[in-house]
Amino acid sequence: DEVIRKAFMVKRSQNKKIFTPVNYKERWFILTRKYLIYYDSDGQKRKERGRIPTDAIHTVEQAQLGELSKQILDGDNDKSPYRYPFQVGYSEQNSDYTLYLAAKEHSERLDWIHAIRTVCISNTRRARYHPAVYSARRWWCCDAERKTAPGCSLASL
Ligand code: 4IP
Ligand code: ZN
Repeated sequence: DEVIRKAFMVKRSQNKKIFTPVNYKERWFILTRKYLIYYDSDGQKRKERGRIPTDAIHTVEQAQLGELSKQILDGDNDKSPYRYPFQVGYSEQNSDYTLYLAAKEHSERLDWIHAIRTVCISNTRRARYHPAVYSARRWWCCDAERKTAPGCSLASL
C-alpha cells in the first residue's frame, strides 16, 4: 500500500484498557489508503504499535490538549516540539476511540487533517465532536460528564 504521508508525531495513549496510564509517546506515523499506522521509530527495526483502519474513521479535527504542555515530552514544557494537536475519531468493534496526535507545525497539522480526510472521503463523518479530552470523568471542553455525551462542537466541512 502506497505511503501518502509520514512523520514523527506525539500521540496520547488511547487507553483501550481501563487501567492504563494516560501518557504521550513520540511515534513514527504512516498514512496509507487503508491504514494509519504507528511505529516506535522509523527505519528497518521499527516495531508496529498500532494501526487504525481508515474506513473506521468518522472524525478528523483539530484538538485542545491543555495537559500536553504539562507532560514531559523533551524535558522542557514550553519547548516541546509537538505543539499542534489534532484528533482522529473512529469506531472499532462497537467501541469508540479518539487518537489525539500532535504535530510540530500548524501547517503540518493541517496537512495531516487534509490527507486523512481525503483518504476517508467516502466515510460518513460525524457532524459533532469534542475538541478536548475526556478525563477524570468529564469532557474538558464542555464539562459533560458522560463519555458518550454528544459532541459540543460542529465538525468543519
Ligand atoms: C501505554 O502506556 C502506551 O501509551 C500505549 O501507546 C497505549 O496504547 C497504552 O494504552 C498505554 O498503556 P505504557 O507505555 O506506559 O505502557 P503505544 O502503543 O504507542 O506505546 P495505544 O492504544 O494508545 O496504542 P492501551 O490501554 O490502549 O493499551
Ligand atoms: Zn465537549
